[in-house]
Amino acid sequence: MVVQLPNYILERQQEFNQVLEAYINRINAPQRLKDSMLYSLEAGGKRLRPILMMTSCESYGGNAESVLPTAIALEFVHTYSLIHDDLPAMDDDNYRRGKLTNHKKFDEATAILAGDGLLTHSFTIISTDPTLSNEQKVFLIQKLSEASGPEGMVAGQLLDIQAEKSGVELNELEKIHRLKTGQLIIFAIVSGAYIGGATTKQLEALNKFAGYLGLIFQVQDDILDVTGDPDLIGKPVGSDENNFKSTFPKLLGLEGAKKQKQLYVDKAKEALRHANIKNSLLEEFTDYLSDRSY
Ligand code: GRG
Repeated sequence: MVVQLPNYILERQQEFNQVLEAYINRINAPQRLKDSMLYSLEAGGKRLRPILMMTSCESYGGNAESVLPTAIALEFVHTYSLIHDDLPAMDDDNYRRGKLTNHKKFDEATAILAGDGLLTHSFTIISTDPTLSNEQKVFLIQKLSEASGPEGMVAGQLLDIQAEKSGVELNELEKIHRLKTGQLIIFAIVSGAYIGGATTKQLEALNKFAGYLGLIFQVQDDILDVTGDPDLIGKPVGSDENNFKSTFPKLLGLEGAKKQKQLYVDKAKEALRHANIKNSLLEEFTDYLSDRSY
């Protein structure tokens, strides 16, 4: 099947955005809390994780619509992580996606609570999805809590904060990003395929594939930070003396980071071959994420 990926992505984005607001409106919470949650949910995210979940489900003959509640739960967790990541105690950012960060638009207490609300409500959404069996609900809640919790994204965030002070080698940097960025991407792909009817063996192959996809996404994010920042163009990589954060270009140089990304692309595609998928969507996605410019 030949698919025009950009069009496919746009359609899936629209499908997702149409149902998102209804999920917020349904929450019985103080208006300010709902406003704060909605502000960050609708602040222009790419919806990469929900789209990957839909794609993965469709790759096994499932219906993309069937993953929408779980995809919304995942976007809630992703959005919570960004709100908390921007707080003064973490990255202390004033802007995200060109808009004021949540704590700047509202206040710190509201931003913390909006993040808490998004995280916890994600489990309400999955556990009350009438289209899932109890067995499916337990599987999905277990995987999502593992991916986002102290053995997943939260661990990656802590290791990343520590690494800012000490610097790290390549294997440690990979570990940080496998946890911090990779786990939610793995959840997106594995749970989409699970709902779509994939076998345990196929899910294992996809787990490996998605781990590499997360690394591809992160290396490209780091590369775009260098090539997209006018203040850094022409300067040696790593020359912004106020930023000790470890990145792939700082560790390997820009060309080295590009080579490393290609290595991950090759490994991702190799893992994908064992997932027995009849269409080429996830393979196309791999190249798309590797070459993305935003
Ligand atoms: C606070 C527990 C906790 C975790 C935060 C994911 C994360 C962990 C922090 C984000 C820091 C960051 C900018 C990482 C780079 C890669 C990344 C996850 C970017 C944001 O994801 P996109 O590009 O975001 O999918 P959009 O804006 O499109 O939703």
